[in-house]
Amino acid sequence: MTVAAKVRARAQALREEIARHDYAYYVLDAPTVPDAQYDRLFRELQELEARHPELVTADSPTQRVGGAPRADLAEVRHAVPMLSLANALDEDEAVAFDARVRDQLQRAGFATAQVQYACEPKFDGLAVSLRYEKGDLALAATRGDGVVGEDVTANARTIRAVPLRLKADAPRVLEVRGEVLMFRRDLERLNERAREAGEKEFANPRNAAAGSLRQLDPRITARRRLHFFAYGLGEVAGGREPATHSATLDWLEALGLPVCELRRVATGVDGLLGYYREIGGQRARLPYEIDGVVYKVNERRLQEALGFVSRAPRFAVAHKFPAQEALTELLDIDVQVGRTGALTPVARLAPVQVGGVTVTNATLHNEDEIRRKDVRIGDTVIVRRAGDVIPEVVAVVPEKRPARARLFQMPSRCPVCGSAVERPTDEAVARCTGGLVCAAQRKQALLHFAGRRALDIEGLGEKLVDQLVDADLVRSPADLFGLNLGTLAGLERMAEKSAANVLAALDRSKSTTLARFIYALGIRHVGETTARDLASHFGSLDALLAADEAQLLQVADVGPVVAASVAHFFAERHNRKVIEQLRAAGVHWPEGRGKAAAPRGPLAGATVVLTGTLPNMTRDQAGERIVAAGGKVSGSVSRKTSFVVAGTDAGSKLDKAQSLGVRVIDEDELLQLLGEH
Ligand code: 5U1
Repeated sequence: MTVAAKVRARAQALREEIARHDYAYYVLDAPTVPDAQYDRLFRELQELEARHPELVTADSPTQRVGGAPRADLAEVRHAVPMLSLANALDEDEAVAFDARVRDQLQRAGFATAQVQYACEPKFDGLAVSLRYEKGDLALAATRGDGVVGEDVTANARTIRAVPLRLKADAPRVLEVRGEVLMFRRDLERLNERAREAGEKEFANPRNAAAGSLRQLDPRITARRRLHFFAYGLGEVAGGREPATHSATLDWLEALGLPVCELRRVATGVDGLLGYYREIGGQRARLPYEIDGVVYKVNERRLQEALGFVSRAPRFAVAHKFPAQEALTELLDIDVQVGRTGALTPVARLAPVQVGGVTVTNATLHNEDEIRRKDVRIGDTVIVRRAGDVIPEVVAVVPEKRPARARLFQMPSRCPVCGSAVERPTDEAVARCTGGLVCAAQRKQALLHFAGRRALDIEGLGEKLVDQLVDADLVRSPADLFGLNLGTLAGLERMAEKSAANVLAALDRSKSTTLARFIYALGIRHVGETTARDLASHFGSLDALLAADEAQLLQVADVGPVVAASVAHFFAERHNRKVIEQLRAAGVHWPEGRGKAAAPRGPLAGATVVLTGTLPNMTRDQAGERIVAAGGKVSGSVSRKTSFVVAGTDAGSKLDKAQSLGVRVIDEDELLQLLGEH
């Protein structure tokens, strides 16, 4: 073989191997290689293609990184309209749907004692159509109005769950309909980064999916972790559609598309309601948000006999879970000051039940959002709660606006410290310029410092921090270590025993890790992952303090914004002084570079999944002990999982472990493995 042929063959082999790993991860939910090995393969392919640009193919995984931004998203007309779904809002409406289907089928001449339905979850994301031509992804479009959508091809190509090429035997044209969504953990990470950067958070996974896909800059989409589930077809040419919806979903899966594994075929109305209750019971444990389930008559010939009303098929319905929205009165708008000084308008609401929880506050995000939604004090508003995220004001009910309703004005001075408020022209967020002079920022910085993922100072919660700052007993994190029993016990509602507990917690917190310490400092743009990367790259705090921006840029995943923020933080004399005071107070950690690279301990090399509630420790605590023992904690079960630790109410991860034959242990056995029993 010539050298050129060898290089070509290697590039092809790499592309195929990476595509196999993507498929295992995103479609089968069963990763086949560690991230580091995947990254190595990816980098090798990138380097090969950089040296031999003629070898780059459209379906190469390197082409998922996203091209240059565009001025707008072009309109596209769907070859087959994207339909919407009628809703069933309660069980009676679901029963009525089945009765209607049977009645219409009977009148069309089909014998129908019991109808078979294909059932699946209704995902809380963004509907898209993926058009494959000769097996290659040719076009991705949002639903738009169902007839005309937006061309988001460049963005969809960056989503690893979306195959760029279908497996063998794809028809000449295949339009796949489905939902782009963001998993809860990915939304949490995205929002954590936004919080650290003082940027706007996404209120729910649907907004996050839409905001990430409907982007002019595909490089932004590429950085967001999006998923995709296929649930139907548009145009199909040059191939035969299966005779049932369930077989269609199996076919799509065989072609390499992710299809939800919670799909089932149910018989008759009892089957439908059984499925609804089963999925409702699993809802809170799913890694993504769903807002109901979808029932579709399974047989295609029966679907065709039933036809459509306006833009919704008669053969399908979305059976929604009870609304997580409610109407209430907006009593006032307060402004909260965050750790980075960001001012967030917060709606004070007349108490209202939303999905079983009493809501009295909801975020209004920022000034622009208030203007866009035209929210006024005194309005009746729709409040939504989605999963664990903060409740938000979705919209106002204009017909209910009273004459006394008044506009909100962002203050020009910080409501806490009186410093000037600034809002750079290109930013949505207004900020207090007071820095640590501002008591609100100081309180938030202290709470962050003491947080569970930072120095983990038990008992140092909001109420205590409020008192300590308000009485001017604590100005910086270092002052915490100067507190004594007399001062603490002298505070309101603080018994001597609690004061002693706080002092003991402060003492315990002095023994920490470098990564936790860096994270605890609350440097803008430095979350837990970056703190860990910085700690393992530099190995010691002094090496980090001595690093300039160029050296910071050498750290994996640290870009110019983070490097500048870190350098700026450590250049501040005040920050250096606090660090020195903390060290002088006895805060310490083991130092040494790249500790993570060579795990040691009883669980070295083990990949462990935690699920359910453990009797004596939280999952975070268990995770930390596993990592300290050299193991790795993973969020999903695969054949590579060494074992699953299951507590009570363990959900789908336990099922998966059992179906894959992965060892399942309890907390007791974990402690034995950790050598702690
Ligand atoms: N799971 C699922 N979601 N969803 C949404 N299936 C499904 N089907 C849809 C829509 C709009 O429409 C088809 C029934 C045409």
